[in-house]
Amino acid sequence: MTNPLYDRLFMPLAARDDDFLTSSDGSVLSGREFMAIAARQANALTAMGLRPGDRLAVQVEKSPQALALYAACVMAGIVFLPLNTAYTASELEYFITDSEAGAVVCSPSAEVTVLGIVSVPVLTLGPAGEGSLTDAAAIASDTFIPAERSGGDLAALLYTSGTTGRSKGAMLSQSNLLSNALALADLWRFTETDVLLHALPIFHTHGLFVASNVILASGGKMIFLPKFDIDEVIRFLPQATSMMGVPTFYTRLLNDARFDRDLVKNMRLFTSGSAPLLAETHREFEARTGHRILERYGMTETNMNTSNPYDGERRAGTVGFPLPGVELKITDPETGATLEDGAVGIIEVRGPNVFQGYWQMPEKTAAELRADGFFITGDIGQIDADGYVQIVGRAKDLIISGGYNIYPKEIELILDEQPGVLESAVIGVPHPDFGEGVVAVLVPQPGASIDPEAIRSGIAERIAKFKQPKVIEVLPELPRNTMGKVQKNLLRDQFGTAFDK
Ligand code: MLC
Ligand code: AMP
Repeated sequence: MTNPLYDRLFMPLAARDDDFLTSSDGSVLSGREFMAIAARQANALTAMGLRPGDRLAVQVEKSPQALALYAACVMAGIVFLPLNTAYTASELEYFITDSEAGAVVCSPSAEVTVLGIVSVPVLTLGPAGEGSLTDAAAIASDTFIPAERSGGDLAALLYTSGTTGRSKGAMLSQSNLLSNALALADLWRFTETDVLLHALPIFHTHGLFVASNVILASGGKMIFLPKFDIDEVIRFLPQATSMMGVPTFYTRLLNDARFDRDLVKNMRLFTSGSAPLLAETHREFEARTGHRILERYGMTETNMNTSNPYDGERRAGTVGFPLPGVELKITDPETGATLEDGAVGIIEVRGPNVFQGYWQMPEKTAAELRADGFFITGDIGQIDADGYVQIVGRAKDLIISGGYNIYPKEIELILDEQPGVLESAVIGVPHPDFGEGVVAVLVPQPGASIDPEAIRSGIAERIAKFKQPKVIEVLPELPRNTMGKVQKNLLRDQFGTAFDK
């Protein structure tokens, strides 16, 4: 029997009696205890009728049991479908329906709502590990014979929004995840002596795969915090050797006087990604701590593509070099032809990390994943004379706020339905905490007036809080070019200081 992801990442864990996961309340789980939870969950899920290849939609608070559920799915061959806890019921309904999930695990507090929108079995898992999943697992065996899987079989389905407003499920195979975990653990020199301070959410690539899989691959430990809480991060930093974060983590730390050299004297590595790290933050961080943040670049569809070097210069404002085994080229946005180094164009990547396509969307897959295996990222970049990749913009209309992707089209479609709104344009402008913040510019229908508060309550149930505009502006009309296209650059100029302190 083989199950490559289980065999390499989780089987060794099941034999570990040392402290694997430390929670913020000081409780500790050994690898053996953690995998016993996963095995019980896998038995509970299969007893419900879930089979290899079935999707399990999971929207739960971060906890050791929630991470164990990922391990349980890998063991049972179930495709893990994690969902942002901020998603509203209407967002959830789309993901569960589109993925044809065989079951859902949600927070106990969301159970009634979820039961109202789905017809598949619903289990619960709360932040302290409580709920009907744990009840079912408690009476199940703590051994589970892993399902037979091959590297090409799907391990996870992660939804990413799209420029058309409709989210797409990125199909990630066991080999996609495993190849990336092994490459990163090696490149970033992770070993069993590492203790990772884990403060990222575990429903996206960064916290789930980059952080957790790298620790699993290297035999290290984690301090597993429910979220990024500055006091908790500062409390645990002295016990850690490494941390992975979005740029907001680092700007928040730099804004705190307690964050100094002494606090991080046991640290060997800070990595950043999911959003651009300002060169200024990079320099300020080094001046304060003596550490140069290692910036890397990835996507839901590809896991990690590039990384600054562990040894050698970690160059501020760049995302480093393609990972071993990953090919990266810069292409002409119109023709797709490869451009020479130094030219600015679309970043395309190919390698064992690149996903299997979008779930049941062959046309979208064909539009973004070339027949020769190159994935068109939609990021605009260039390769400098020393081979460092620099991201200089995005060809896709996308806002990244605090590391979360927000597609303006999705918000605009909902704003346009609001009473009194003729049309809308959603833009991202500099935000001191989140990097970019969402601003909505609305045009009223003739004779109508717009009440921003009514708009806010009209969209509250429809889209996650982090996607909702933090500022709403009203204009008599939107600036357009001669082709009729909204000139968002002009709006960004006009409202660019919306979040200035
Ligand atoms: C929270 N809010 C946000 C937000 N996070 N708004 C915009 N953008 C965000 N990222 C909202 C809250 O709902 C709240 O609204 C208000 O902003 C302030 O919240 P907060 O308490 O300050 O936020 P906090 O809970 O501390 O969260 C901020 C954060 C978190 C940065 C810690 O967003 C986070 O953990 N981000 C990481 C995202 C991530 O993991 N991305 C990886 C994607 S994978 P109100 O109005 O109620 O006050 C990927 C691939 C790759 O991109 O390369 O890695
Ligand atoms: P997601 O779809 O959530 O996986 O987000 C992927 C996108 O995040 C990429 O296409 C980039 O636009 C962006 N991204 C990830 N890492 C970086 C980085 N280090 N610098 C700039 N943008 C990044």
